[in-house]
Amino acid sequence: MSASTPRPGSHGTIVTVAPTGAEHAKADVPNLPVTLDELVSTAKDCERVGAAMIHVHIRGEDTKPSLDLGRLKDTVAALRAETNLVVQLSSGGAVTDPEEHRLRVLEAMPDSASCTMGTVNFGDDVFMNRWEFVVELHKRMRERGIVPEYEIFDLGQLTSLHRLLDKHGLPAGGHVHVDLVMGVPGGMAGDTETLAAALRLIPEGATFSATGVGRSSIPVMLASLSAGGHLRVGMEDTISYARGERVKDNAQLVARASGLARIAQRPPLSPDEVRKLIGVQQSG
Ligand code: KMH
Ligand code: ZN
Repeated sequence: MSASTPRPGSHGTIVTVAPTGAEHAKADVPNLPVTLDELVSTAKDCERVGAAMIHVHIRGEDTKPSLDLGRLKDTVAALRAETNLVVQLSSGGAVTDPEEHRLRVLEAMPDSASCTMGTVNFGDDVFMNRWEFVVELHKRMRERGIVPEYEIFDLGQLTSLHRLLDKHGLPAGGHVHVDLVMGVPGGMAGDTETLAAALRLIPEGATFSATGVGRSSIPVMLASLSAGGHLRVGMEDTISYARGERVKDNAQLVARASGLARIAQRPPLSPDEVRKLIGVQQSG
């Protein structure tokens, strides 16, 4: 597919919010949503201003990252009860999470889950994603009807995605959706040139979103919109809104992304439009 061929869904924009992540400490970022009430309230605010999907990392009582299955199930249920958002759980967790806990996330039966396509240096840490583990995630998601979002931290991981699809077939729903996570120290740069280089490696007919970590947030957003891509924003990826200005809340980031999507004449897609586009079964 050439960069100028319209991708599916490019009349509108999927706006995904990643409100929490596993990296920021509540003590350093007091407005980070960490309790279930805070998460649901953030989710509702973000849906109101254009988000259609939520990428969820949860925290424990101690505000630290958690993959507790009971809490994950409660989170999926609460987000479904209180919003119409497509609920995507992170299977990436924190860099310290063991593989079996990351696989167990799928037992919470979200609509979608992330599936990172390879190992990458992650700041001073290593985000480990062995090939056999990636294949296991892909297979288990397909068995459960959970739609993967293939998370790409470096360009070679797109080559691995082709290998995965060639060897193990299409995911649940039959559609491929990719998220470029750009600007992580250790991963690909968050700039237009790198996003353009990714375009020819993204499988034909796939949708892709992009997020730029830290100060690459805005350049990546603009580059993705111009290339027919979709957007992920949120405090998982950036806690500064502008130079010297902290993010007020996740809805502020979503509102800016939705505004840019409208300016690009690709307004935010509704959650139901996104379900149809990426092959998520209607819940309930
Ligand atoms: N927290 C990072 C180590 C994902 O959600 O799948 C991994 C991450 C990717 O955020
Ligand atoms: Zn994540």
